[in-house]
Amino acid sequence: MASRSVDRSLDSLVLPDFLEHVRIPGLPPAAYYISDFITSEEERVMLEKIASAPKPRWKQLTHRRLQTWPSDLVNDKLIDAPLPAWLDEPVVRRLKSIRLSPDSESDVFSNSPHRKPNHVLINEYPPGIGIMPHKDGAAYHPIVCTVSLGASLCLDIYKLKEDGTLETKPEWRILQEPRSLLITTSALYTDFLHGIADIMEDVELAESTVANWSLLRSPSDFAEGRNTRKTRTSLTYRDVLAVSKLGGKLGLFKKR
Ligand SMILES: O=C(O)CCC(=O)C(=O)O
Repeated sequence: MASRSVDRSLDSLVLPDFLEHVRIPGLPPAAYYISDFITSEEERVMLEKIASAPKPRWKQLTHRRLQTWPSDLVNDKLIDAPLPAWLDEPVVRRLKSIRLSPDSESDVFSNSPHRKPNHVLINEYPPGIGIMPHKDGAAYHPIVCTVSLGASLCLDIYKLKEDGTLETKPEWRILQEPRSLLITTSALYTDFLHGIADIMEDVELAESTVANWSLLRSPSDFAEGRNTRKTRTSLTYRDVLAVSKLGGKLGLFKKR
């Protein structure tokens, strides 16, 4: 008798049948939130891989450090190279396995140039440290998939005023729990800025102030309206538009 292969890694996960089932309400098009996208064991392994990466992999900024896989962009171009296996599996397969809606055969990356992410940025945020409001820029197809590890924090979404300056307060907040996936696409990606406040505690958390409250795994964890920050690591998966097979010509692999 033919044996069926069963993906045991999915046992503790509740993946949606369609992304439209996990669309964050009340936001411009579009953001999606899956609270249990990876298992605790997968989270543990990923954090271990990140921690054991060779030291030169880390780029130390003033308050935060980051890793870039498979490499930094050069003039907005990526040198063609695969993602390491631990970043590819299970995240990319799982991303590709969720259809947008019952009317569509497409997944979120079906229309991106390489049909899947080819680049991952890993950011580590100690308590009290965030990232300034920014847009991700034109080097990428307008989709970012963020896997959160270790702890929760709020991503702030900002509007631009008519004169092009930033509103002082964020318009929306998205609370990202450990092991969750946040997908940001379309106008929300291109027309708005996102950032993370430099605070020790996210406050005033409630159904009325957190856009994805109804999609959280454990809203009861934030019943007091507070989230004390702990070290949180994010993996942002993107498809870089320009990929070069000509690393040699760019002089990147020349011996000096
Ligand atoms: O860590 C996050 O959730 C956001 C990261 C971010 O804004 C970026 O990589 O551009």
